Amino acid sequence: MTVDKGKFITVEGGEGAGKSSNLAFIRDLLEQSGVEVVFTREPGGTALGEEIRDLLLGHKHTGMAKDTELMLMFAARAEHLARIILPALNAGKWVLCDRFTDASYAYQGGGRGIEMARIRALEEWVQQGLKPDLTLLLDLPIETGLDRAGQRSEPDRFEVEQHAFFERVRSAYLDIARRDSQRVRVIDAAVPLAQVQAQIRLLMDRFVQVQRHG
Ligand code: Z5A
Repeated sequence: MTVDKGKFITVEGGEGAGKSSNLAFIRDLLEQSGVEVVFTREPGGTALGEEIRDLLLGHKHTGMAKDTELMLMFAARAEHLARIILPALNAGKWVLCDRFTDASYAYQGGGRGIEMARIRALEEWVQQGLKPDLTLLLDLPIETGLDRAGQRSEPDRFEVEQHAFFERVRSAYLDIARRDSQRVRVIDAAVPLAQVQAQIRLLMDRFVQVQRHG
């Protein structure tokens, strides 16, 4: 098979949704289809972006203003696009990214309450029309996700937020999926991992087929 043009795939979800558990699975599926995949994440993905990630997730700047948080997310994203994402796509590679701009709408827009129009302005500036070709949204009830996430190590600056924050994040994500249902596919992530991966396999197989045969 020859895929001439790189595709951009992102994976999103709330706390404990299982992104880490499923990203390697998605990468394997793509590689088995003969696709060259660049695997990356946000915030981060570059040396500078990873430093910004430390500022954003660490507890050193606990009272960070929400606009600062939003702009740091987009600063890391600008670097990520320039150095990793766009060069890979232009070289015909596929990019699989752990979170992208939908997370800014969900966390900074839904969670922190920043006006969506302001996020859109940054999106247009930084991305100049680039959007993911496919986004998998791993969705599950907040309690289930927090229970799963609670079994891990020390919580980061987002993970210490209250329940209502995560409800707003979830609802913002589902809103995006409703408005952009062609791009954003919702996966029921509350079921056992094998069932989550069966849903993902179905979607990915279909997506790859469409890229091959139109
Ligand atoms: N953020 C933002 O605010 N704005 C932005 O624009 C961007 C990001 C890009 C870092 O994200 C933070 O940045 C994030 C949003 C914010 N906030 N937080 N928190 P991150 O993606 O690096 O961190 P994370 O959301 O905490 O993801 P994670 O740590 O990688 O969790 P996860 O991938 O969703 O879950 P997991 O580690 O795969 O699974 C959690 C546990 O559940 C684990 O023990 C698994 O074995 C288990 N698990 C997974 N799936 C299942 C099923 N199906 N059944 C049972 N158990 C399961």
